[in-house]
Amino acid sequence: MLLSQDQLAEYNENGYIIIKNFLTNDEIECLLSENDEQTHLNKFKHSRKDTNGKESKISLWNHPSDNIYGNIARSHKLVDRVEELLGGEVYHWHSKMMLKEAKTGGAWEWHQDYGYWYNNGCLTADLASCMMGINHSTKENGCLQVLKGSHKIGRIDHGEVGGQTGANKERVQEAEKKYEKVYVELDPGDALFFHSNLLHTSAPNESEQSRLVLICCYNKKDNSPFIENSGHPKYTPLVKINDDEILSVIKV
Ligand SMILES: O=C(O)CCC(=O)C(=O)O
Repeated sequence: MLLSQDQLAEYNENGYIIIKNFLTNDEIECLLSENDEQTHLNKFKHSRKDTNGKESKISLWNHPSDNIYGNIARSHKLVDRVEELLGGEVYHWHSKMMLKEAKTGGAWEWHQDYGYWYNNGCLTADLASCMMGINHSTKENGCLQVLKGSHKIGRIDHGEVGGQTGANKERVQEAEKKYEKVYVELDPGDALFFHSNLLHTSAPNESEQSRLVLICCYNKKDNSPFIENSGHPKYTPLVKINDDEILSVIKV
């Protein structure tokens, strides 16, 4: 087991855990240096507008490749922990780089990931995500905010909010009265593992510093979508790699 009993209990109680220095400095450096056409850093094809029309940029892919992004997504240190949290075999659901540019990066409305993954045909909320800081994620540049313990609410109805899918506002207001709001500030390399029903949001980036995170998401093998062509992969075995192979992409 990579996670302690205390960490498992914390995840079950709060809906998330944070692991400091989860990625090494070399891994972060490699992610940042991979900025040619083959990588995801400069492929921010999607963007989502918040209610004020400000945009957050996303680069998203369903299957991990043999590059640094894929190697991290397939690494034992990441996948084994998610399997411990979800209690069984998982597969890659998607990974994404999320960029909030300095001054202009937009907000993410309150939502649960299972709020919309439900519509991809997953019967249960047995999915989890790992958000890794690539640069500093701070209150100023729009770090993630979570309602601690809110995963216990279960799935809330979601609908259109601006250009995004957001959780029912009345439910969020009630949840905000009951659950503590936590600003999840991350240093480069820190990782936040979180439950797919945890309510989360993030503010626009009004600072001079961009905010860049990598999020890898996993679904449990026995929760593969029951509908065809849902936009996310059905169960596809994940070939894990050893942690010391993550940097094997570096050409010498
Ligand atoms: O990047 C962010 O601040 C929010 C990301 C998010 O909420 C998500 O990917 O579900």
